[in-house]
Amino acid sequence: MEKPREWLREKSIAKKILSEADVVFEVVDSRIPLETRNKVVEQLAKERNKKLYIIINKADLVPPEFAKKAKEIIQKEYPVVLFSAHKNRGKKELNRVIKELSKEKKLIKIGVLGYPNVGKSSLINTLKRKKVATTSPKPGMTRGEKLIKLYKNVYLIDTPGIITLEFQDDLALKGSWIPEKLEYPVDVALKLIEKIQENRPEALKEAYKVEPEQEPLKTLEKIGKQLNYIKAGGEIDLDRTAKKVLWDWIKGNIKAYWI
Ligand SMILES: Nc1nc2c(ncn2[C@@H]2O[C@H](COP(=O)(O)OP(=O)(O)OP(=O)(O)O)[C@@H](O)[C@H]2O)c(=O)[nH]1
Ligand SMILES: [Mg+2]
Repeated sequence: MEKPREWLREKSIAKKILSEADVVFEVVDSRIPLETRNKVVEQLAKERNKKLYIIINKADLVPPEFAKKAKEIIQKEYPVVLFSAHKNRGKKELNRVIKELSKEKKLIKIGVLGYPNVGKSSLINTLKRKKVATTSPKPGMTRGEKLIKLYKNVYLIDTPGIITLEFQDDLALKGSWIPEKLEYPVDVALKLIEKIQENRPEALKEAYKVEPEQEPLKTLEKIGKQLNYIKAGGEIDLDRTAKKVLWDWIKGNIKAYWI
């Protein structure tokens, strides 16, 4: 289990950024746009009266109708921009938002916050049109905060993912936790497979060329067999298969999504 001390550290980072920033861009993953909404970030922004925008990133991983539906739901609470750091989508719209915001004050600082791996650093690089922030499929890439000058009077703050008060298993399902650091990766992979089977079973077929079984465990076994992840005794290596599935989820190789 994650240590409470770590939770507190993350929360103090969030608090610090929320004090420094004039505006918050909360980045979420378009595949699981509601699950990746960070309650701590939203609560702190509310408490401090900071304007918050939700940026639905990785929009290239979901069909446009799904992205639109997610936008409509979230828009009831916060202004939303659909974005893809990889495909340069939504950049014009976000720049318009930034322009408007920058009229309000001489100098504005925008805190870019969210769970690990949602694409905070990638979004900053896309806006800046240059690789100024380090990115990686590995959740937890960005460590400290980093101030990036976007325009003369606009600064972006890149931040580490905020994971306050959550269990590793839940974080892994959000693609925000390194599978190797899980105690029971098989349990988490089974939960993920169950979710995928409920929402878009074809995604497993597309990714692994296997027909999902009703039982997630059977599906995981089939995937392991298909990948030829076999242990010395001839048994399927479920642990290795589970980690592979979780990595594929993190990397966007499994095209499933849900509200
Ligand atoms: N398909 C797709 N992948 C993306 C997009 N934006 C980011 N990624 C990928 O998501 C992974 C994480 O991106 P980062 O920008 O490092 O995410 P982050 O939120 O800064 O992550 P931490 O610093 O670990 O909290 C990388 O593998 C990126 O290439 C996007 O728009 N589409
Ligand atoms: Mg980062």
